[in-house]
Amino acid sequence: MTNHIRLKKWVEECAELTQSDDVVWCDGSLEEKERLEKQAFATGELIQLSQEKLPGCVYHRTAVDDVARTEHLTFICTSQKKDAGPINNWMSPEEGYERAGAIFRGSMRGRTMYVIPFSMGPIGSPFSKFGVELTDSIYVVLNMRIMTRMGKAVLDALGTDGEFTKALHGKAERDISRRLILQFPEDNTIWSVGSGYGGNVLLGKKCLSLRIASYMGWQEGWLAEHMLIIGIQDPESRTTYIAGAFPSACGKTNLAMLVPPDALEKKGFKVVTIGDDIAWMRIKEDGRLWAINPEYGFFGVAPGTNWETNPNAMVTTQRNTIYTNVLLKPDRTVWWEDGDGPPPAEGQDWEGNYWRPGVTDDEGKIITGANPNSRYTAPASQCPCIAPNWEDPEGVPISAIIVGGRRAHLAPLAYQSFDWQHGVFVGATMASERTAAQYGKLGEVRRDPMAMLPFCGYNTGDYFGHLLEMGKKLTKPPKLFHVNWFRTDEEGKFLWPGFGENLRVLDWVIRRCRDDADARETPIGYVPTPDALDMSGLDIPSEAMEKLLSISKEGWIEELKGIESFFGQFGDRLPKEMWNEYRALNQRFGLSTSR
Ligand code: O2Y
Ligand code: MN
Repeated sequence: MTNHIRLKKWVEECAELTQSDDVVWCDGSLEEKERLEKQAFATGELIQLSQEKLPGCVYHRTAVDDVARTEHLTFICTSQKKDAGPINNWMSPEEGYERAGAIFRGSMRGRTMYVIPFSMGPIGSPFSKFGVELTDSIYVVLNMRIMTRMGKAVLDALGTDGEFTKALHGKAERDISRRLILQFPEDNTIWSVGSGYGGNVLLGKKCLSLRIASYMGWQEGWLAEHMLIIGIQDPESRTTYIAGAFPSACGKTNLAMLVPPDALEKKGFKVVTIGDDIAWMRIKEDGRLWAINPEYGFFGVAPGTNWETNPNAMVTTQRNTIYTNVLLKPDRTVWWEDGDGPPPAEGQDWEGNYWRPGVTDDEGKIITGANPNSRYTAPASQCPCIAPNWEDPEGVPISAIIVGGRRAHLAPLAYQSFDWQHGVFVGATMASERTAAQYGKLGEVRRDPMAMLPFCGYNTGDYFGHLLEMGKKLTKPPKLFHVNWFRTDEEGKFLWPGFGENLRVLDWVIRRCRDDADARETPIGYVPTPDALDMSGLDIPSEAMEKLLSISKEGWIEELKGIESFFGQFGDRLPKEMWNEYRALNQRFGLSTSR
């Protein structure tokens, strides 16, 4: 299969550690996919869905306590604790290898270990990185086949000595008390054991493309960001590319596949998708920031996805899709809450139990058919709005970066930072309020710098410094904006309709990049004047627009306190520029500060 000595030796070492019965090198072929599916159907690991209604689609359930990324079991293993920073869980590499090694030891007895060579980014692109994932899960192999470019072409590209991330995954007993997700950035290595789900096991995604890649980017002078990438075609047929960082559960996939409202579509607007989750960005000779989507598919949340909220995702997932933890209907199709049409009369829920609408548990709580974090894994190439150039190895030039979380009262609908350094401060201090569906106190502010809170593979203070350094090297930097689709009125009702209507804000953003849209200067940045947004075909009362664009001094005084304690934890690893921006914001509100 390969003459890559280091790779072969590492595979042998892992087979020895895990005592796998045999080792299968994946070639990425269709024949291999069908063979693995057949094996998984036979054991019940996968269920084949109706091939008439959902051709090429399969169904999978995970263990009930293995349905989401487990942040408290995720560690950055650097030699020095301070290099992982105050936000990450830290473990020494010695302890990490020892503790996970003890769980891996002998865990693949009676199982096959699959070798998945994969590329994040198009093979041959200057942006791309190779990885090899070893796993005892067919489900993981089939997901990686959708989410990455994988198989023989990658082995060929690796040649006899190419660099690759060593990514070892084992299900072990799938026991949460014996689960660890470890990143060793100094060794370019990932070890994940004891889980069978999503971000914990598809090691090309969060583990490599964000945690390991952010560290590589810091060392090598580029950026790995938790950002969608879209292209907006305007009535003059220009395409402007925007990257956007949003915390989980803020509608990133919907924004990435936005359908323009009728009035804007008639004017000639169109949105194309490059990626919905991760952006790798480099500075090119032209002084601009260029980005690729390193992924090959979408691993999207099913509940809430429907023909109204995201028709493009619905079309994408009609074939060749893996559904995880959704409701299985008697006709071997699938359903989820806030999905396509009314609930079926009955089905099997995500735990495999008989389900009908309204069924309750012992405490009288309604049981959902689909797990709230149930997912579809679907090829990006099937997305109707995928950009024709989404696989361009050179990437696309980014004109604007938008960031934003859920803020019920604080942040206006949109504002532009004064410059790159101020934009880094805006991104560094971004936050989201918890929704009822999330763990923690309702409305509690969770600061999520650049939406990288669970994904930065090194000290976040150094990360802010790296962003500042990148800005100094960019002669044509993207403009930086903050957006907030989630502002509410006194009754808690959203003031902004969101979804496709968000294009009105993106249109203002791209016009600001061309100095072609009005804004008023405020202490927090440039806020659109009410008539700067194209509101054709959308009727929002002027009082609501005023609220959406207003800034409450009291609210920002509270926010500044939160920012001060957030920054305080980084000690001397926080760049002085961040404190300068903190002081400047205080001053613009007429406040003095001891910092
Ligand atoms: O819970 C998981 O394992 C998936 S989390 C996820 C999946 C796709 C895109 N983004 C995320 C995220 O948490 O940001
Ligand atoms: Mn994400």
